[in-house]
Amino acid sequence: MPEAARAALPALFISDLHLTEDEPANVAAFLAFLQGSAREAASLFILGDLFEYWAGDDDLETPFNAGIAAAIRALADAGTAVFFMTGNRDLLAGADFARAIGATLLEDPARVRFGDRDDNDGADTPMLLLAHGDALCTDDLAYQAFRRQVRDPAWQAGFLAQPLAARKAFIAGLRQKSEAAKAEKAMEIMDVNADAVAALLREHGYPTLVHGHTHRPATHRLTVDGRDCVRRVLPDWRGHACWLRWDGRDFTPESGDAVRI
Ligand SMILES: [Mn+2]
Repeated sequence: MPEAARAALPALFISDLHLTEDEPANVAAFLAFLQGSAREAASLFILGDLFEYWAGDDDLETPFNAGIAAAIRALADAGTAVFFMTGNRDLLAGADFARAIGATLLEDPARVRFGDRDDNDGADTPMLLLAHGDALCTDDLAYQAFRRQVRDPAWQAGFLAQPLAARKAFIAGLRQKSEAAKAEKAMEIMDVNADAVAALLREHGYPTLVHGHTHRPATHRLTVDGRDCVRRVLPDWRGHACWLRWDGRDFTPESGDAVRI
């Protein structure tokens, strides 16, 4: 896999904001973050589920979505490089959305090297493997079947060919079902599968992995094939307004204390 991007330090990582018009305090905390802490970072990585749902890039016309996009764009214009990866909720956010927010669109997973290009050939600059995290939840067979379907380009083309209102209605139905399905499932089935994590780390040379999705923030130290590895799980944003800061060596959890959610 080619390296997706090179980014400058310090970098901030957020995911699982699940932004929706129905939760204005959550949105306000994000806007405060964009105008505050994020401005002091060289890079911001949004690792999926920025939105509670995304019906297609033509939904940028909705004033709420347009406002969020403009706020991220303002951060990018102010000099923080923005990187965006889709999650399961906003899987359909594409090139037009990335352009609207001034971001580089990342594949899932993405390898990113940190540091200045001029330093050297990049061989010894720190590297991270970034993912949303849902692909690692392989114990949830029903979800993985659904994931394969909605990531199929033919399925996506067919879906996006429908009118926006029809797509939104479909997603609303799906969200109701998803809440019901989640409640029925054992908590442990919603977490990542250890073998899936090991396979991913092996495939990419045992890098430090950063992902979200599970809403179980933690630092996991594990051994894969005799190699010491680290898996950092991002906090979800809702009710916390938390992010991770990375200086090339250490991760520091930070939060928007000034904003009460
Ligand atoms: Mn997710």
